[in-house]
Amino acid sequence: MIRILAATVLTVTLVPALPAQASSARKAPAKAWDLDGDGRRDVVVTGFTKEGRDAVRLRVEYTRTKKRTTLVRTSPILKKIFRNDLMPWGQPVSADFDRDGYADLAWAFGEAGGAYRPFVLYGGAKGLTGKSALLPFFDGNGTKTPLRTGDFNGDRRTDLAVTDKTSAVTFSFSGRKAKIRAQRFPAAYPEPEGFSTGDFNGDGYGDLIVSDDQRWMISLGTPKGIGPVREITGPAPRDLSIRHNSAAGDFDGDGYDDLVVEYLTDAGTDDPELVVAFGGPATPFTRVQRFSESTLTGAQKANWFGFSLAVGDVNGDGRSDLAVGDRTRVFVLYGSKKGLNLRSFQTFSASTRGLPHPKPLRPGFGEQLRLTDITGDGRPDLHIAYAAHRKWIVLRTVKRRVSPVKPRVFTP
Ligand SMILES: [Ca+2]
Ligand SMILES: [Ca+2]
Ligand SMILES: [Ca+2]
Ligand SMILES: [Ca+2]
Repeated sequence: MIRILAATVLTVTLVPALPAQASSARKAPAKAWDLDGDGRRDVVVTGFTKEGRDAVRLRVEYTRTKKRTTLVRTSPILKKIFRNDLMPWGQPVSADFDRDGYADLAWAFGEAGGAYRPFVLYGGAKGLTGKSALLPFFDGNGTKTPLRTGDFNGDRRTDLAVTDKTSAVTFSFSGRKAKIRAQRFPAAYPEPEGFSTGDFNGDGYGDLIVSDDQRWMISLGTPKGIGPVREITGPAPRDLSIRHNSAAGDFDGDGYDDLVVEYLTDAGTDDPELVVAFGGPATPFTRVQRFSESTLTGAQKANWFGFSLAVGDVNGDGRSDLAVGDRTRVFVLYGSKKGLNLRSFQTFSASTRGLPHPKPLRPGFGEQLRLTDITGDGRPDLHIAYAAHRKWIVLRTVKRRVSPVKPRVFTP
């Protein structure tokens, strides 16, 4: 039996972690990642300065001014947020949450036992301002699903979404206030592992997909925000179990977002598969596409295929393209009418001509990926984190392909 429980809704004024400054004049909302509101997305890279605890860094390079800001955990803003031994978890996401014309970052920090708490760092005319806000901790049982964004109530404003052990939670912002809407999972669930957002049924409202080891839950967006969470038949073939990774985009360009999920075979981590499940109006996810690294390359297997995923329309044909990392190389697969094109793709590794190839080469190339336009041509550029060598390598998109020529390299 599926119980439908009413949504929990509450509105809170975000608690500033630092005293508020005078608010700036009203501008149109900024694009995601455009922290200084000059119309160009800025480069945001994260990492550790050395092995161990102390020095988590968030570095921003502003595209137009080339000015760099580095926030280390010991800076007043982050110190306030990362109290004690709290460490940031995952990667930041960006949107102009308070709609003041400067994009903001949302990030989360983890606590012992796996809980997390999201926070917002606000942008301004000169980039990150130092203003920040902690988001209310919704439930003591936090989990480690990534932060996601979407427009779940169709008001054309970007909301933030998280999950905890019992609920899917969204934050809808109105200036520096946030309306929190939570929808309980229909049954006791172990920790959710997969979490993605997209408009899977194509009605203009963002939807959430949550998965644990075997089961799938969906919450469809409505004019009021996320609707009741219900179980669905997931895209999982029975012989596979989910690792943790998922992402969404419209890979076949039919107007319905599609889900890509990393699956392990029952045999273990050997040659994980990616399953693309296609969205649709009534019964999404009935059509799937499955492939592994060995499908792409022949005999070669890799244990970490799908460890990282990023989605963006690299070639500008209106279909989402997918970057997939296996911790030694990155594949760029292009969307097509039938789904991802598995015949014509690109690969990059530290041995690719033009890329930095430090010696000795350590694993972890592409542990984090992002597709965000930093050159201003409207095409996303491929950000590749290589944490073992403390680098983010940004490959530009040139002539509808990702180019290894003259990459930009950032050290967090
Ligand atoms: Ca803002
Ligand atoms: Ca929808
Ligand atoms: Ca689609
Ligand atoms: Ca494309």
